Amino acid sequence: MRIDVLTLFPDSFKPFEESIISRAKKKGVLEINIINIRDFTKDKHKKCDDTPFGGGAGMLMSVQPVYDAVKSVLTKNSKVIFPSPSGKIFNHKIAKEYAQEEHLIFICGHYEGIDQRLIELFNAEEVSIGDYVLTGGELPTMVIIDSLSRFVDGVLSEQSLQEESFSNGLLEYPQYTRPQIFEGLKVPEVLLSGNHQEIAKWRKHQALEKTKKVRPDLIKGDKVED
Ligand code: 6GU
Repeated sequence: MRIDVLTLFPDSFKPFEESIISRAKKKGVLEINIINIRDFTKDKHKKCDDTPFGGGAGMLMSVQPVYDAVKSVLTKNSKVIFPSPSGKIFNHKIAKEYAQEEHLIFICGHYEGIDQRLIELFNAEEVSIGDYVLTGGELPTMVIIDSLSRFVDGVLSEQSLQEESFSNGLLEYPQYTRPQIFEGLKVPEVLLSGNHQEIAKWRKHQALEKTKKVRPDLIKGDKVED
């Protein structure tokens, strides 16, 4: 899969040089290009923001550099994503869908956002990472790419995908490692029993109890997964 990220702040993607994403890049299953929108401006002062028609506070990103930046990478198989607090809420299911795409283009918004016609021209999907406002689209873009990359074939092992939170619509069961007693707290006996059937039963029960307690919405039919 190929991902192109269009941003006015390419340095904010430095974290991608580490961790899971860099491993995926090395394995050759994921190619991520960070592209500076400012490189596309035709303004002599390299200006990339402009005032909104109709007035109001703040600035919008200039249309021309964003348009030309998208055009420079767009193919007939590209899906364009515009992370924005006005979008639909991103989740596990959308991450899986994005991971099946051949080419994703992310437009990182800044200032008050982008001209509506850019969204229409590129059929951009607006997606939000939660009900709060961030100062730009870079962090949401990183969150979305990190999350979808885990579903790109070859990035993670099958088992770690199957066992994690949300893969069965529930939160994850509690986990323990050595020592068996730490600060007076014991590892649950069943996990030391070697009885895999009992362990699976216990984990399922714990996952269900935890989900009921902290995310009852996941059980009441507002499912995260189909
Ligand atoms: Cl995608 N962008 C911004 N700026 N703020 C957000 C968001 C996105 N999702 C939640 N808050």
